[in-house]
Amino acid sequence: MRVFALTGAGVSAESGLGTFRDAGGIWAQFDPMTLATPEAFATDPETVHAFYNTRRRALLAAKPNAAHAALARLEAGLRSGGGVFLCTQNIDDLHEQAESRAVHHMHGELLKARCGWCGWRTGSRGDLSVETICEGCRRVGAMRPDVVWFGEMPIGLDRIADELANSDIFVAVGTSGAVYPAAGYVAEARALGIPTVELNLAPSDNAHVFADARYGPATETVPAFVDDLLAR
Ligand code: BV8
Repeated sequence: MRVFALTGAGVSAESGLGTFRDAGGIWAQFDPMTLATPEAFATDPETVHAFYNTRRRALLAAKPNAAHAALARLEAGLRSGGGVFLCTQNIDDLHEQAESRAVHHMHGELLKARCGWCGWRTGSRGDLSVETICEGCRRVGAMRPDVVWFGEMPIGLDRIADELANSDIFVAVGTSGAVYPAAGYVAEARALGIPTVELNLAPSDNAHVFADARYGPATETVPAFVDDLLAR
């Protein structure tokens, strides 16, 4: 059985990392259009760096939860037959910390940095600033978090389309269905006749598109769902 798992901020919520659209969520405090866009970075890089430095420090203190662990267990359980394509919208590394191996970060990774001038990529566990020097081109001021901002092209769209078309089940975990193209994947799966299920705290913006749903905290719904899948 090949599982396409799409995860969002809700899968990391119980690890203490903020979601975007819940009450008190990140975007409730900050306007994404003023922080998570190339224009924002060009206009006010210090504020954007401070926003991501704060989130990076929180991530370094966070641990994966039972939902991350269950998805890693599913991948291990299906390794001999099919497998899991774990497509995450999250920029944290909690799926990797939980020992998921095939993780695709379609919106990039907070623990990596990229030079806006030369494209140099490097690991980044410390703060970034406008003073950070690019080790590739030696320029200062162009190093940025290696994440996909609004208006930028998500990573690996062809790979995602291929994995979706070859999956036997599509499961979305902890995502509001508010951001495209990720939010459109459930409709594509349904059009392909692939069973779809949403595991979420509450119905998402595109809950009506899913054939099945289980509501509750991810640390409860995901382990139970994985048990059911592995029992098949
Ligand atoms: C693109 C990385 C062109 C950085 C992010 C129509 C109108 C206007 C604009 C658009 C449009 N269609 C497309 C666009 C453009 C835009 C977009 O979708 N805008 C939205 C606002 C409408 N999209 C883009 O710009 C994308 N690029 O379109 O390029 C293109 C595309 C395709 C083909 C060719 C060209 C790029 C989008 C990426 C932006 N970067 N993040 C960063 O992290 O700072 S987006 C950010 O929000 C996250 O990464 C995440 O991907 C996204 C969605 O958030 P969620 O993960 O869903 O989190 P959220 O808080 O919203 O929801 C949490 C859910 O969890 C809730 O449902 C909650 O109930 C649940 N939950 C909470 N606690 C728990 C829980 N569930 C279980 N257990 C719990 N304990």
